[in-house]
Formats: sequence, C-alpha cells, structure tokens
Amino acid sequence: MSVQFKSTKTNQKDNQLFTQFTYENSIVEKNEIGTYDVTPTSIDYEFRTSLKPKKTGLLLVGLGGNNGTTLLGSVLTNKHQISFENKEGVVKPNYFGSVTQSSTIKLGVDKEGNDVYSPFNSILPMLNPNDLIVDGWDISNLELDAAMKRAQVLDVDLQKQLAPFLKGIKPKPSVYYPDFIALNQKERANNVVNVDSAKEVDTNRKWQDVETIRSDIQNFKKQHNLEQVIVLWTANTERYSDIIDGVNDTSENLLKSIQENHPEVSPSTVFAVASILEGVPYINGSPQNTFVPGVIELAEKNQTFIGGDDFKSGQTKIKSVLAQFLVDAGIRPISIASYNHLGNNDGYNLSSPKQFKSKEISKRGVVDDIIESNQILYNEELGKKIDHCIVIKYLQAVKDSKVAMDEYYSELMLGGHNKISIHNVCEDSLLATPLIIDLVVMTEFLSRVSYKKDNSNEYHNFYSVLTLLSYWLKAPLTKPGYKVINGLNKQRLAIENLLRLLVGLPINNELRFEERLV
Ligand code: NAI
Ligand code: DG6
Repeated sequence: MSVQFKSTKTNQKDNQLFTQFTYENSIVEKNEIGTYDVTPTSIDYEFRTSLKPKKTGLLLVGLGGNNGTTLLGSVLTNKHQISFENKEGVVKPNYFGSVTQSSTIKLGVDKEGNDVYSPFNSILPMLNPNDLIVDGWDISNLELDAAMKRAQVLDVDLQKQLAPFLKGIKPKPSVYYPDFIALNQKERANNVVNVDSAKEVDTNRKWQDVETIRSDIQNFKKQHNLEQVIVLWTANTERYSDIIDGVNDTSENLLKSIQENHPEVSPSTVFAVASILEGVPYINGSPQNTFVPGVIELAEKNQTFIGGDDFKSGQTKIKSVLAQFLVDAGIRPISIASYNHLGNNDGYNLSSPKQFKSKEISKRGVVDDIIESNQILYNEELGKKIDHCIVIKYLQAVKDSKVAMDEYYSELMLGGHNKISIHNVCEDSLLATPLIIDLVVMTEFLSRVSYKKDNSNEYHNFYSVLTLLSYWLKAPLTKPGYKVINGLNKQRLAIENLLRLLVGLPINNELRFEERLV
C-alpha cells in the first residue's frame, strides 16, 4: 500500500524528510490555595527522518530458546514464503501479533466522513523483518533445528520445512554466571565462553567477557556488511542485582566493578555494557534489573539506545488495558489476582524463587500509574493501592501453552461489587516473538529520526532510554526522574502520533466534527 502525504509542513531532500511540528502541552502547578493552575505551552521543532531503512542485523542473547528459535523460524517462514499444514488446513506465512506488520493506523476520513486506515508500516519506510540478519548467543550448544524441536512451539510440518535452514547453525558461546539464573539451568550450560583451561566456569574474567561480546558484535557487523546491529536479551530471567553505592551506581564505578569481577555484575549487564561500548542499541526482554544506574549513565554518555524491561505479551498486556479501562470508567478495582502456570523452560527457570521475584516485580508494577491517575478512587480515606497478587507455577505438561487466570474485583456505586474473571491460554512464544519483531523494527526506525528546536542548528537523537518502546514492555524503563506510563492505549497513541507528525498530519483526535457539528 502506497500513501502520499500532501502536507505543507514537510519537505523532502536527499532521501530525508524534514517536518515542522509544534508540540503543544500544558504545565500544571498547584498554587497556594491548593488548586491547579494550568497553562498551555507550545514548542516548535523540526524533525528529520531518513527514509531508507538500514541493513540491520539482530543478535539475540538466548538464540536457542523458545523465543529465539521461534523468532528465527518466523523470519525464515515469511522470507521464504513457507506454507504448512496443520489439522485446520493450510497456514500461510504471516506476522500476526506484530503491530508494525499486522496493524493499521487511521489516516483520516473520506469525503463521506468515514475513517480510512492504512497499514502501520505504510506511513513511513520501515525495516522489513524478512530482511533481518539473525544470529546470537546461547549457553546451550544445540543446533537450531534441534533447539526448535526442543522448544515445541511451531507446528511439526513447519518444523520439518524449517529444519534444513537451521541445521548446522550453533549459537555463539555465551557468558554464564551460574548465580544469576536458576540452578536447574546448569545442565543446559555447555556453550560457555567464560571457562578456564579445565573447562570450569570462571566468573573472574568479566572484563574479558565484555571484550569477547564486543568482538562478536564487530565480527557480525563486518561479516554481513551491516549498517545497524541491535542486541536483544531473550535469555533466561536473572535474579535482581543489588544496587550498591560505589559498585554499579555510576558508569565509572560499574566499569571498575566489571574489571574487578564484582559478584553483582550479571551476564545481562555485561551484554548491555558491551553493546553500549559498541554503540549498538540493547533491548532487555526479561524482567531483571540489567539497567542498573551505571548502565543508564553509560548509555547516556555514549548516546546509545537502551530499552526494557520484559516483553508484555499476554496477561500483563490485558491488565494494562483492563485496569486502565476500569479506573477510567470510574470503577474502583480493589484486588487483582493473577495466576499462571506454564511448562516451558522459562517456567522451569521461574520456579526458582529469586528469578520468580524478578518476574513478580515486573508483573506487579503495571497498575501503579493507573492508581495514581485517579484520586477520587484512590486516596487517604479509601486507600491508595490495589491488592495485587502474582502467582506463577511450573506445570511441565502444558509446555509453551501458558495458562493465565485473572480475577479483577472492583467496587461499584453505593457498595456494589463487580468481578471479572479471565481464562487466557497464551501460546507464549507465538505471542512474544512478534513483540521482538516490533521492538527491532521500531528501534531501527527511531535511530533514523532526529530533531532540533526551531531556532537551533543542531539535530539530536531521541534520549537514550527509548520509552517509545514501552507498548511492548511490561515494566518500561524511564528516563531517571520520570514516572512510568503503563496504560497500553496511551503507549500506542504516542507511537501513532509520532508517525503522524513526521508525515505532517495532525496528531490523532476523535472529535469527528464532520458528523457531530451541523
Ligand atoms: P527459554 O528458556 O526457552 O530461552 C532462554 C534461552 O536463554 C535458553 O536457550 C537458555 O539456554 C539461554 N540462556 C540462559 N542464560 C543465557 C546467557 N547468559 N547467555 C545466552 N543464553 C542464555 O525462554 P523463552 O521462553 O525464550 O523466554 C526468554 C525470556 O523472555 C525469559 O526471560 C522470559 O521470562 C522472557 N519473556 C518471555 C515471554 C514469552 O511470552 N515467551 C514474555 C515475556 C518475557
Ligand atoms: C510466567 O508468567 C512466564 C512469563 O515469562 C510470561 O510468560 C511472560 O512474562 C509474559 O507475561 P504476560 O504477563 O505478559 O503474559
């Protein structure tokens, strides 16, 4: 689908689009008598968008896992247009579940006043995931055809067709510090880079580990002649690292701690630091606090993109819509019980308490800003929190078909109550993989956008922490000092409006005056 935007706010030169945009907002201040003063504000910007997607390579940490093999499998399926048969008939390749590949954006209204939509990726040129070059690391050395089989995610007919493409490909050896993931993962760890001459795991060579990962990134870039590399963690959930003054609180202290092999430096932080030092974006698809303050500062200093944490795929995605809907409807959720059981290797790892804790924190935080947005429902008198409980159980039999059960218990008018119960079977990796595609497509796209204030000459990139990726993440990392936005619709609106403003369209409103005014 090709769309021509005829806006007076844009002009195109040398494959670059320049757009004038006035950012309007309002500043709210509480005055001495306790009421709000609200003042509209506006700032003029010029945005510059490169219209040519870069040749991009994706390095997955955890390539041999369920998400890793499903990602590579889905790219190959689409690239080679592989159809396959399941018991319902022939399935043609698609990227359902991906916002960038399978959703639409409203362009405007036709002459009759009816909405007209176009594919998300038709607004501006975006990376085609079929063109991605994919590689990565895993602590398990299984060849990827066997790893795909181990994952038990894709239909068997598709697996058979994909196997020839995956046979012979082994993930790069990775960094393994046993203390960070569950003990039950130990038998998987036969492809480890940090081993001594007796092949024993050695956690006292952390700077060397950073350098190995850096050189892996450099070689990958060179080998495929890439303009852009993105590193994404989809390996096991790690335990939290302790945040310690003098250890990981600043970039300088963190680099020193890596050199001194401090035990609180995790493999994921090693990957993040290596990526930042190589100037490549790093995205964290798991819940652990990879982005200790020292990593964020390092990314800021190196002006490199980071984004996280934890893919928002099923239960939490629904929560970030449903809790927002209830509170925006003036209904007062008082408890949310979220239970799930799953039988894949992720669930096995999460059956260990410290790793579960990381996931619990990430799943629990998703309603915090929604509560804060409504002081009529949540206040000193009624209470300022929702009773929110998270349970995850490992049940081997259900494999990747995670079952999520949720109960939302809310207070209605004059003492009434409302209970919503949800039973959701999440095909875990088939839900998570399209999010990886979106995170990568959007990161590459955002790396092509820069801006300047109207009266300045210098263009800047977006701030290092890419909060525009929040839509796909359970516990969005923010710029230090800023509060997180969890509501899914708000997160999507931000992305949609960015695309609209870049092509010179007004930001979205649903005023529909064509219909509503006489
Ligand atoms: P998985 O357990 O199937 O795959 C993880 C892979 O990482 C394994 O192959 C393992 O050997 C490897 N690994 C562990 N430590 C490593 C290291 N230091 N370096 C390189 N590889 C390492 O898990 P799955 O289902 O693919 O999930 C991956 C991550 O994504 C988990 O942390 C999970 O919590 C997170 N996630 C998954 C979602 C989903 O729906 N599948 C949604 C949200 C988050
Ligand atoms: C158990 O909750 C396993 C997790 O890895 C989830 O599958 C994953 O975090 C997705 O969670 P959610 O809440 O978005 O469905």
